[in-house]
Amino acid sequence: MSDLRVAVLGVGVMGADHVERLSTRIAGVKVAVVNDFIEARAEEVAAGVPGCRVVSDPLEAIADPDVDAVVLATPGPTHDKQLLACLEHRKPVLCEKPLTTDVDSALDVVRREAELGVRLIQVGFMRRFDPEYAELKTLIGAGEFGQPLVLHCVHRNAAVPPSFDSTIIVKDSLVHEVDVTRFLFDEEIASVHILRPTPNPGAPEGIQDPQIAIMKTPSGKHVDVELFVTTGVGYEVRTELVAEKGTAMIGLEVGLIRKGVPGTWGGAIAPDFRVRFGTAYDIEFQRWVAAVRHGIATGSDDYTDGPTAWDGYAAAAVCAAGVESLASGRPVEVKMVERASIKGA
Ligand code: ISE
Repeated sequence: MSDLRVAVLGVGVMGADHVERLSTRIAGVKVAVVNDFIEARAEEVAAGVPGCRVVSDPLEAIADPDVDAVVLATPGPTHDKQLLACLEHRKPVLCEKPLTTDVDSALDVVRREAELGVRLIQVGFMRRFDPEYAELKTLIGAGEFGQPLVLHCVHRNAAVPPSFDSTIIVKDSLVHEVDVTRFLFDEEIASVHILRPTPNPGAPEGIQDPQIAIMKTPSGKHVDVELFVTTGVGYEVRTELVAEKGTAMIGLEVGLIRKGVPGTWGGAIAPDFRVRFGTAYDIEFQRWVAAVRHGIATGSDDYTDGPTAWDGYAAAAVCAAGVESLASGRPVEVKMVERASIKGA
């Protein structure tokens, strides 16, 4: 079977990391085309990958007959148009979150894909492929702990780009716990309430950081998340499950512990998500490549963990409620259409 020929659109920090992953660690695939709105950046990345060429127009890259599948790591506001082009040309696409930047366009993408009758979109919620999250999911599924009741989560970044504002913390950071909650509890999220503690004096002026998000599911499960993206320390993502018959925690990062002079002990903290979730990204990409090569639709019964366009829409709906709550200081109900109202979603 020949290698899958992939176009990677957007080769900034994440896209370049994916190009490196696809061309060095993932089997059965080659990066045939790269594209970036900074052409020189695309040239630079392509130069490091044998046989890879630059296509300057993202829509042409998608339509290119020598491209079998697409990875979107472009800025969120461009996803909408690019996803619809992937659907038009029937190209499987792994789209970094967000699916799109607003709820209506996300729903439109869900509907357009459903009309085709084939699942072509996978959203890049990589935590589903992290071995620790997968283990937690298995633990819940096995029933040994009885009913899951509560999740306590911590999501800390050492620093974020200068473009970050308070709402981006919801849409870019909290969105991961939104997906994790839906993944682990197998339920939608009914409401979100964002609390605003005293801001970190070290955070850029005007940014509400930290934030505490409280989410509830329709069955009454509770999720709290501390979001703190300017700690200056390192990347920390922890999740603790509280269930009827036990508790379980992941993300402690207890790797090597060193004891040394003068009377110190400790280990290392991952600097960012590329390190902490490197294995998850590798598993995510290897499974996606294998599924596409074998004609298995992402989101089908043979490929249950792949986050679908619906998952991207649900995340957008929860984050929109989160942004509203951030402004009002009140709990906000999540508004979503019924999944059953869209045949094939
Ligand atoms: C970033 O976009 C990510 O996806 C990271 O996983 C998250 O921790 C970070 O806060 C986001 O900015």
